[in-house]
Amino acid sequence: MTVIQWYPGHMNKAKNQIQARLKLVDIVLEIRDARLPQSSRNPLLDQIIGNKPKIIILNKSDLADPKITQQWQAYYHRRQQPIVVIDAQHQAHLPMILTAIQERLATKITKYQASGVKNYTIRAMCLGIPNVGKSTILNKLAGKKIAVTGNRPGVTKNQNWIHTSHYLDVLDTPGVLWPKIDDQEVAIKLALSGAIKDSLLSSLDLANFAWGFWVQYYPQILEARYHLSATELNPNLNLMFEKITATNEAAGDIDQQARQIVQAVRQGSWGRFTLDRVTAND
Ligand SMILES: Nc1nc2c(ncn2[C@@H]2O[C@H](COP(=O)(O)OP(=O)(O)OP(=O)(O)O)[C@@H](O)[C@H]2O)c(=O)[nH]1
Ligand SMILES: [Mg+2]
Repeated sequence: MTVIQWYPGHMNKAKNQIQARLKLVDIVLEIRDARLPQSSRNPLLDQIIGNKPKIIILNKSDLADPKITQQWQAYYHRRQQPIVVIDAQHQAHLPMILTAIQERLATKITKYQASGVKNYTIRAMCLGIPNVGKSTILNKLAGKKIAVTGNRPGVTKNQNWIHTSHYLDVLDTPGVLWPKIDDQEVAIKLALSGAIKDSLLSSLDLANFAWGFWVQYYPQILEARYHLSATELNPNLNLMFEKITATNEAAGDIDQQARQIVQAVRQGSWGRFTLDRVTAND
């Protein structure tokens, strides 16, 4: 088993900066990937933010399995944890974040209003692991492209205040992972979503996991894509390479085939999916 142990310098710096700026903000917006509501949760964040009010934003909902997203929403409602599900590319979803902030900080806002303060400013901090869409969300809230975004982990390197409206300033922060990802399955899920660099895991491990997962949860997608019958589907990818090569230019080159599978999953060619599941005991 590979234990991913790493802590690039800028992440360590980011963690210290979060701690330093926390006292300046009223609320934390924790952005997670809707395809991995649990695995994209940084266990360090709750320790760092303590009892600061927090809203979870499940972003990239356009890529996630809508049925499972609903189950996660119910899961967090049961725990009375405010949660908003959005697709940051969908402008109409953004007001849900503002409503959730107003609801969570209702007491504070009422106090401002009761004491006649008209021009109050709410300060929020946007936190989360890399590549979940933090900067994209803030650009959309601001209505212009202020922060740099990109489909790879580690795009934002420094904290930046973004003035999103007359009453809401949000601090954009670099994505932070925890120092040691010792759960191999979590590491694979993070890599498949694009939150950690490809070079940290082998494409074959990622493809094997994806194949087994799809056979269990989304078999019809594989049957259609690779022209297979239900009885031909085997959860062991190694036994399937030959069968899927007929439709694949990379026939014979297993590493190349594995890379193609990972790419197909990430591009959404294997459909919408959610890798974390709510279990019966949750
Ligand atoms: N499909 C989809 N893509 C999104 C969504 N939100 C962001 N993206 C894309 O995801 C990629 C990462 O977005 P960023 O905003 O740079 O992510 P970040 O969390 O700021 O990343 P770091 O700064 O590296 O921590 C970009 O290619 C965005 O266009 C979404 O809701 N749906
Ligand atoms: Mg960013």
